Amino acid sequence: MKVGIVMGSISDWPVMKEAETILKEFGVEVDKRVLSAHRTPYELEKWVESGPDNGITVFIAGAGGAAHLAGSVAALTTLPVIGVPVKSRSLGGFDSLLSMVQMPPGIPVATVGVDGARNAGLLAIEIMAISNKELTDKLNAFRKKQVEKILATKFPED
Ligand code: RP5
Repeated sequence: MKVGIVMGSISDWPVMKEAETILKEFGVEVDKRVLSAHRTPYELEKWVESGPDNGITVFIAGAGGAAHLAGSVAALTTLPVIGVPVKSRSLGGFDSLLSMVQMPPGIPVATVGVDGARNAGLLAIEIMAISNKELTDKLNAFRKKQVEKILATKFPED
């Protein structure tokens, strides 16, 4: 089981590495690429289509601006695709968000929040955990730790 992480530019990496970090924490293997829907469409197609043979079960696609990367990936596969709208220089990521979340019916992209790569990683883990008891156990332990952390919160004045 492997997650394919693709981003339109290396400038997306500071955001997208959050997905890799959480996936590695859960022991999930990652195949990461910089491939663009408009600059390298043929190479993108080749990589997505070879995904199942390379063990990929979920894709995460991050891009900014007219962010058609996630939709392009989803058009080429029936594996689940999670989109990460990356904050753009001109419109702050609102453009990226709408480009991803407003996919026309028929080709879904599960879009997380702007720069939400960590949640994209967690969602990929939840999808894979459906058929993987070890991952389910790890998710339960992860959630338990979050609960403990919140309940142990101290105010700075106390
Ligand atoms: C998109 O354009 C990329 O995903 C990136 O978020 C944005 C800007 O790309 P660069 O100009 O930094 O290469 O294709």
